Amino acid sequence: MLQPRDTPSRERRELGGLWSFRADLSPGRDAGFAQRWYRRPLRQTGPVIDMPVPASFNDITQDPSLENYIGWVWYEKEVLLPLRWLRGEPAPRVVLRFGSAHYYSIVWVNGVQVVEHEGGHLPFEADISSVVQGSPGTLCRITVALNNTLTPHTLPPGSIQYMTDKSRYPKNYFVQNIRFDFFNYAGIHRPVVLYTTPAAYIDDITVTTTSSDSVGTVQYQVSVVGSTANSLSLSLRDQEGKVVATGDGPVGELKVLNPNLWWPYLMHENPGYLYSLEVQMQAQVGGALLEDVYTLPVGIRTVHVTSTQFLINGRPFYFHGVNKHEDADIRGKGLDWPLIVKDFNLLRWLGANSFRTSHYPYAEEIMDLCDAYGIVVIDESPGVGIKLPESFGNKSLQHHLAVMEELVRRDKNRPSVVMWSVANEPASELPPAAHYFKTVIAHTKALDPSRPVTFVTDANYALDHGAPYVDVICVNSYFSWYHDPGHLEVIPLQLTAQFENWYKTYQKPIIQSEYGADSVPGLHSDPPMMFTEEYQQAMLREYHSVFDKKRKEYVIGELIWNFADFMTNQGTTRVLGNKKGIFTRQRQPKAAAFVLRDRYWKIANESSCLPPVITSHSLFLK
Ligand code: BDP
Repeated sequence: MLQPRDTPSRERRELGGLWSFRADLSPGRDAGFAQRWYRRPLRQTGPVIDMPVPASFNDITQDPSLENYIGWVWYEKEVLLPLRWLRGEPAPRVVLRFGSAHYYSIVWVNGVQVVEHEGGHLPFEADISSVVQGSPGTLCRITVALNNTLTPHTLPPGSIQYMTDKSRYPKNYFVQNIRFDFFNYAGIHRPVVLYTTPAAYIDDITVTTTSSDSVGTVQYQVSVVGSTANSLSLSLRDQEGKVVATGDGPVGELKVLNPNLWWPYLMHENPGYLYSLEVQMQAQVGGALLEDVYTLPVGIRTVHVTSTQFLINGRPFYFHGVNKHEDADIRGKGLDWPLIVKDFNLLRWLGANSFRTSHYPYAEEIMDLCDAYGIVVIDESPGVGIKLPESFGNKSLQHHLAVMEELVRRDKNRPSVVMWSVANEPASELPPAAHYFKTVIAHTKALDPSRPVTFVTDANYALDHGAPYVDVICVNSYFSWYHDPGHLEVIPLQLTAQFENWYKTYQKPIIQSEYGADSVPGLHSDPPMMFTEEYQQAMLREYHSVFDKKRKEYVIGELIWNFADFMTNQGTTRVLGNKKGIFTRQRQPKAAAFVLRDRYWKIANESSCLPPVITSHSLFLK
């Protein structure tokens, strides 16, 4: 499924703004029936209110029952379609696409069900041509039923617990238990788009790239739907618009002499170099000549893993970056351009060259900017909180495989994506984790042989049943926080042992994929105490001194937990959410941000690939 783009043969309209919204907020509503996505929603209930799209619905109103709502909600919008979409000669194909909607969606157009989709972080679409072209007018009514209930077999998993003690809870009372640490925001989170293609069209493109001896190679595969008698021609243009290679047919190779390689930010003075691959299709369908054009950004780069290094274009790459969340005031997980651009500016200010999409795939709009700015991505699936034994069974496994297919299909062509992460902190010490991760990782490698695969562990190195199958060990630890709270002095010993144990066992390179401490901005103490800005700084420095020793050996990266404070469920250890951000939720720096900034720029300037002195001012505005 290609990302909708404006091309000469396609039109695209975003259906943002306000949608009508309903949720059944009545106390004591039938939890047993209406809440489960695997049963059908019966009817639209509740008052109609305005709901912005994209946005999470939770924080939009003043109603706490909508904030914590679990069950079916309804979105509806009417749009007028241009006549040429309906009665064109020949009529185009009309597609309705959702960037993401959390968690389970059923979509109708003019009352006809057109698509059903499970999963909250990946796109889905439906060809609605026959519905809209068969309808009498140009009005198109889009209705979406959405359910955010999680089960032990969803990704992420969760479970509904019914509180049946009538002396303590009202009738039908239930809660949703989750084993991940972020708020389960729900709604239509990413853009809804209507777009057209010709009736015969370019359905998918796969590119992989290699380079050697001043020649870059782009291997491509193009699939066309709607015609078997078609011709394809391809041209690759550089950033000046000059054609540097051409090809034809559905499979082939383009050779580029002296290519501008795609380099990560801070590894080269011109990071994120993208060529444009223009694919043109011509097909004869029913006497008409149909033409389709699609343009794909392509970065030429290679990725290799050795027992001690992560190589991009043959050079050692050190991940100095962050973990993020899609999370902000009011809009929750809804896509928000000002926030996205601000975050990229902060990443570059910080001197961060990478992030992990903890703990689910991020919006395509974010991934586009990673490709363009050279920000390296570890692309993580929503496999977070896989803790219950039943979440390792065949039903969960099959769904996880399907999610990996959707994720690889969406992001396979992105140069910024250098590794897949199939999960975060599963209960990988449980014996069924061996078969589970062996299967998920093998499947991901079969889908994409060009990238390494990992999952992020917090299990003991000697007990982890999934680690034998990963290419890179990604380990999370919270020494002096969740373990030995307040004892910064234990970090050097414990962190050194952590690295040595993992390396001795697996001889694979290691990324510290999380480490961190909460700090409440404005809280101070010297000597440092937990939750103050000074403690967060001191914890960072202790970790960094060990990283500096081990990165000379086999440690290939450090990703702070977290880039910014983010919302979680309420609980006794969360003060308005998780406060391990080095920026506040409003994106203001805490003291720790300056420690990290000094460090990341120092590491960047150590690299021989850079001009002698690079400052944040000269680079972060590209
Ligand atoms: C880690 C989890 C992350 C949490 C973090 C924390 O991977 O999702 O937010 O702990 O507790 O174990 O801050």
